[in-house]
Amino acid sequence: MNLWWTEQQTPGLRLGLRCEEIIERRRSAYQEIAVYRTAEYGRLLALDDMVMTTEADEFVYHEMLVHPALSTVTSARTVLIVGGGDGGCVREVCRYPAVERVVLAELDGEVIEVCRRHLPTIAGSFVDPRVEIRVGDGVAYLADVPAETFDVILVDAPDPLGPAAGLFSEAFYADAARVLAPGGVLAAQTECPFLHADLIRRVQRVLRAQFPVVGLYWAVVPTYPGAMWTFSLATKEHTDLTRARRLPVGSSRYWTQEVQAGAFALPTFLRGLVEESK
Ligand code: SPD
Repeated sequence: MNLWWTEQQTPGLRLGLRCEEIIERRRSAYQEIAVYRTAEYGRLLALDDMVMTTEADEFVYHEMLVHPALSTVTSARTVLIVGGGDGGCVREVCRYPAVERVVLAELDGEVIEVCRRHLPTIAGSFVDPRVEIRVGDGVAYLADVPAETFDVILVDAPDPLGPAAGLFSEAFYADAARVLAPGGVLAAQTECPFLHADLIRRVQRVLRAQFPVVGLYWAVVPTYPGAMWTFSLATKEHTDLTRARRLPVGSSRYWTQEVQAGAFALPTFLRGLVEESK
């Protein structure tokens, strides 16, 4: 098969991947969901023709969204993941034996089904008895959660378009701050600084209005637009975000305590973005 799958990442930027098989392509109530087998990156999940994850580079993104937050809270028991229907964040959170409850609030239940069927290395932890799946709008779910319910909130949002735009809003982060327990930590994916500098500035500013400690860190995710990817971390307590605890069980492929410390070392232009957000 000589099919080239492309993502129009911005009006002036495309990602092209040679695709060896269309494993599944269907339309849900919200979007087109597709899984392809690509020549370079293994299986790829696309929503509305945008890469959500691939077997080859997912570990960078999921480990870096989850472990800096989980390794900062002394003993997280309750974790909320907003978005993340592929299950990659669930898998990483389930590595922590102290975690008793993991709630996944995902808009589209068909994404979960498709990933369970075709991406078992990513979606394999949905069977963990600690995991509760809530299918529906994450913003609405959060608005109904009682105060101080979760020790950790992870925002595994798609790109800030359409229904996902609410996951980058001021109201959403205000609710997240209300729902986090004292000492709680929030981590959110905040896109690429080359393509979404305004979004990074805005989220950093909004978080700083709600949390006493806010940081920005980064990693490289080759299939995401611009490849250099940022994450924003916010906590209710004065904590050194660069000091991580060890992974309690198993091993990681990307994240280490040293990588976490290094990820907060910002190149000058990224430090500038953070400064401009103040
Ligand atoms: N452009 C890709 C941004 C996607 C971020 N979230 C992806 C979900 C992976 N669990």
